[in-house]
Amino acid sequence: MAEDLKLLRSWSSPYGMRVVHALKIKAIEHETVLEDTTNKSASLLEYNPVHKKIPVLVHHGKPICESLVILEYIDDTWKQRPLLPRDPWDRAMARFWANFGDEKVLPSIWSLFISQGEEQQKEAVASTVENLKLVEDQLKGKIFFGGDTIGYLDIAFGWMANLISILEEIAELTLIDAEIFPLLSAWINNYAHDPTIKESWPPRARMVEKFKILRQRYVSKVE
Ligand SMILES: N[C@@H](CCC(=O)N[C@@H](CS)C(=O)NCC(=O)O)C(=O)O
Repeated sequence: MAEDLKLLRSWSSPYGMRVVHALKIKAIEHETVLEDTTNKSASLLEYNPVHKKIPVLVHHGKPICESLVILEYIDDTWKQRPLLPRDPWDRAMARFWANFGDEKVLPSIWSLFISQGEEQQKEAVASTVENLKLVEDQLKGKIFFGGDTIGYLDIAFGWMANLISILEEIAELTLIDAEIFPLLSAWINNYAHDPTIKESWPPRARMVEKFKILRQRYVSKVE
């Protein structure tokens, strides 16, 4: 039976994509409500009055905000195909690295993407490489961060499998060099092309267009 479940997200949001992937992996039916984050709906403001951001998952009328919190809610509510590991230490580590992704990896990649001038770019490359090496280490002896199959941390890092190559194309740089990051490079390929995941990526050309505009906006702000 279809759940009373709706997901407010935008077509392009990597955070929204996390929720899509978790729901797909667990084969949970839901309604999608596409939001325009430049013109937020009354429901979004009502469901997420604190941050006013997507994604929001609404289950039986009750909203859950913040993508990583939503992933845990999904895992706690629908027990099939668990996403978080069972062992408490492994669970804690998965949460730790997911936070590291949002707090360190994503901001460093973004700074590199919008960096200007040689000096700024050099600094941004150094911190990005340092962060990515730590992420690469988490894949030692594994195909996915979750082991043999996609888990919570894979979904949390899922944005890398899509967004990095888009940013690389726009900024004309290489972030994931297969010689420096062999495990991460293989993971990107495995995650991006996973049969359950691959159909749900946003259209690439539209993403390139969107992120080109975003980059231009940041660059012209600091000029
Ligand atoms: N930490 C949040 C981040 C969500 C987020 O930044 N969403 C963006 C879209 S990608 C948004 O709603 N932006 C609208 C705004 O900032 O006003 C999460 O993990 O859900």
